[in-house]
Amino acid sequence: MKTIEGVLDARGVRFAIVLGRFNSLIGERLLEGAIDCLDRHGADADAITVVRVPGAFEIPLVAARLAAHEQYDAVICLGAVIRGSTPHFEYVANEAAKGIAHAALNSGKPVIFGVLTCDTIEQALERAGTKAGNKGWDAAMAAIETADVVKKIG
Ligand code: INI
Repeated sequence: MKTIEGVLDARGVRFAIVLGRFNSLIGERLLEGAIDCLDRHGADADAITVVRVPGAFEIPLVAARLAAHEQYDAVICLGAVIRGSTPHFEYVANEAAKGIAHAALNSGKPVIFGVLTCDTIEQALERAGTKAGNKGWDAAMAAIETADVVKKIG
């Protein structure tokens, strides 16, 4: 039996992070978590590029462009979509999820879904460095691991 698994070593891996500015109180905490994770797993600061966009709806386009670029091995998408009193949330969250998945499949590179989709600000805060951890950190871990899997598969 042959098993392929990614190792959690970010040395030599080039990352782009796309961050939606909307709900920036949450997003900036996710970004801190992601950068901390990359740093602690050996990524070089020069190998991390952060790109800010207005909101989660804009993430897929920019993530797709970055993923198509030879300069990056993995793209980490971060943001927070929080339900309001209208159906707007559904449109933004669905397009972000679908678009990020497309960017990954079209590029053949990891494009990681680190966008929170929450009913309340409290739920988002819990996932941005308080009692439910930091989903930015988790997204960065997924990027490190998947980048290595993709490299090994070739
Ligand atoms: N963008 C978010 O990232 N999170 C949200 O919660 C949100 N809500 O609820 O409106 C949101 N809207 C903006 C959207 O992403 C676009 O920036 C905007 O529609 C312009 O295209």
